[in-house]
Amino acid sequence: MDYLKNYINGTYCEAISGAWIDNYNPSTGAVYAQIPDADNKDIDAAYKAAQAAFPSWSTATIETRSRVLLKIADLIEVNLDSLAEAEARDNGKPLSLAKAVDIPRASANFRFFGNAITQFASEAHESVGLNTMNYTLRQPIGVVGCISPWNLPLYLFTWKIAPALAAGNCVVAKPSEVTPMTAYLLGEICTEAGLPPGVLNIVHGTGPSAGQAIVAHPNIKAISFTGGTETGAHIARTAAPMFKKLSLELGGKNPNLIFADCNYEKMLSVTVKSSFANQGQICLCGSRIYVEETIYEEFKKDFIAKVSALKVGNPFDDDTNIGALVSKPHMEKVQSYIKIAQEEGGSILYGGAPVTVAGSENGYYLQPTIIEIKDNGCRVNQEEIFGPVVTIMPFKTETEALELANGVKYGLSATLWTSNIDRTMRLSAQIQAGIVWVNTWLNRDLRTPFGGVKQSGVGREGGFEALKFFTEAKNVCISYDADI
Ligand code: TXE
Repeated sequence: MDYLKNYINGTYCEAISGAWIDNYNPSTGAVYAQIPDADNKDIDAAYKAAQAAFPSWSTATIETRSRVLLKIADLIEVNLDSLAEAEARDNGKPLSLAKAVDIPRASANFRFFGNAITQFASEAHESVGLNTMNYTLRQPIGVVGCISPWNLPLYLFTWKIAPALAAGNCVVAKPSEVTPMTAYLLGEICTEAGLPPGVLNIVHGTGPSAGQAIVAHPNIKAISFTGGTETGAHIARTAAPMFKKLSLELGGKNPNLIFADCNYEKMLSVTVKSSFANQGQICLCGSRIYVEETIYEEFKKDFIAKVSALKVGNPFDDDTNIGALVSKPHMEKVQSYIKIAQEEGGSILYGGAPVTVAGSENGYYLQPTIIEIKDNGCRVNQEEIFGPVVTIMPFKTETEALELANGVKYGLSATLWTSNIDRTMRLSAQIQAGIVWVNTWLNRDLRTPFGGVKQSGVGREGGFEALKFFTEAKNVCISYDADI
């Protein structure tokens, strides 16, 4: 049994209360580790360490901060295999995916922001004729809170921490209690990279206890959160009266609009990925598939054929395409939606059932599931399922496709498959989403803004947007005497 610890002031420690939480391996259903059940006392200890470290970290040279971040990036790469194994065990995702995507991206996050901070600049505005010069001073905020979810554990944890640290803040961070392992391992890497004690504090525990304590802490001045929309709303309610800066990356129910004039083969193979990568547990997955009527039947047949070839299996098997869902409650939630779909009159075209994997009979495995729907407003098409479940439906015209795409409360991303440039331009402008991918999916350049509209969140991260979020802009206005 592994016993994970909080990483506070550069050292590992248990929760002050001495309480622990079980940590499950979703591919076997067995408890394999214990994590500290931190509460507001631990958060306050983490805050105090961060506050003490702030004067020196916030005034360290850009080169110093950059060097430490780049070193962390290097060490994540050096430890790629062991981190990927830890991620696969903790989350249930295929090891091959953790190796190819999650851990390389965690390293890339540190490398990107370690470099970006050396290029981050602020504006100057000369009030011509008034002998006045303004410049914008971008200062670190102080101690900030980063709270991340379980679907892309180290990937999203570092996506928040790296820009916060690069900008000169000190951080109190909490990974999801469902997938704490790689965040725990990151502490050691940070120490080895020479990150000064207290600059980053990693605390483990539940959302209502440790997470809430971060959000409610009066001196933690900004919160970057990725997770469910309901949790985001709760966080906003807590933080708003204290006027904290908030960046909320929440749920999605992303449309895939497939037009007959697209590159069919490319569309087909990318759509399989955008539907089921990471067991469908990515906020950017294209969970609503709309297909132009003229190719609908052909698409249905080919899509089912490709999806039925995916192998659901143990995350550690090389040929596994779909691993285990992250937890028992989550598996139950996803299954409940499959039942709802049937009650609502949806047709299960493929999947819908749990899978028993030999040697891992108690793991949380589910078939990739395709549901044909008739009504855009049905619950399975409106609510975030966040599992290996997609809906499909035909459309006749571009206008109808746009209406269907925008007919949900979410607005994170959308994917458009067409070779018509006019249509691309029209729809990209009118689709209500923070990201529109055209003839591609999950194609991320870290310099671009990332975030959603409607109930998918507020604020943008990525590139200089993240560095702006993690700094306060101060206008310095200088009147000078023009006469010598
Ligand atoms: O997420 P939560 P859950 C969606 C997805 C999923 C649903 C619920 O639909 O089924 O959300 O998942 C911390 N104050 N997404 O319940 O609760 C929590 O400890 C402060 C979409 O697992 O939002 C964890 O670290 N923090 C999504 C983090 O919030 C709190 C990714 C996310 O957990 C808190 C995950 C509180 N009061 C789920 N309550 C995405 N956008 O990628 C919880 N937390």
